[in-house]
Amino acid sequence: MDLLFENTNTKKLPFEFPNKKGYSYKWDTNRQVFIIQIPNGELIYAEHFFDKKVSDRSVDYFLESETHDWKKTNWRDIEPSTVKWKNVNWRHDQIKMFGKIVPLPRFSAWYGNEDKPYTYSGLTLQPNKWNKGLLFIKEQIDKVAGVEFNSVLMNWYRDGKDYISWHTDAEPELGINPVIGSVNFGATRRFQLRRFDDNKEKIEVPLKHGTFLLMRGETQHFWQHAVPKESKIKEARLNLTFRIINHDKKK
Ligand SMILES: O=C(O)CCC(=O)C(=O)O
Repeated sequence: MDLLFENTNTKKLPFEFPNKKGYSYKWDTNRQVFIIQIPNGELIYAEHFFDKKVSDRSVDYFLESETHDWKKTNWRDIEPSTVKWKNVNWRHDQIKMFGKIVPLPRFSAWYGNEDKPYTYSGLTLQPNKWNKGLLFIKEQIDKVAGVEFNSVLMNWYRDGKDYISWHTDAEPELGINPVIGSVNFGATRRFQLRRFDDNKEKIEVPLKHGTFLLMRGETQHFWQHAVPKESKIKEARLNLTFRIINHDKKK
């Protein structure tokens, strides 16, 4: 084995990782995270960044409503705009695909600093004002990421039938090399990355209850990501992708 590419860590990544040129990782003891290098990209991964208590509380907080018990409601029959939410203004957006208007296969909500609207998939979202739960999480991940996130896109996958297709987070307002901090609660889902120039080059990262994953460097230029359908999964999952919106596109 070529010593250059051998992982010399004693602490092992808790998922399968290629042992070949361009791929390496190390455990950062101070921050208690893995720093992962992939060809033309960098990731940070912490499997249990938020403990079970904080993670359980987060799911309850973000899905709490005055009118519905989120655990007992069949969310496939209910539009979130008809619900009186306590903490998050969930919506079920529609997009145009192949000339047809279709609902997104997940619910979402956009939060952030007031002057930071965000455009994706042809939708321009005005931010809701930060709530206490999001600010608590943002404070922890700002520290480990060494940046100040100013916005977050929340995704609620009602069960394994909800998904997100292959895409990049490379909108101009995210800057040249976007830093995306992903926080995960609820059901474990498969987060996949594949190279643009060779779709067979793939990595799969399990995102669990309390996992933190960060993408930075050139990742958004060379890699697409997706969370595929897993119809057998019955439990809900929440994903919070923190971003830095900068309308001065040169930065
Ligand atoms: O749910 C996830 O882990 C991915 C979300 C995502 O890719 C996005 O919001 O752009």
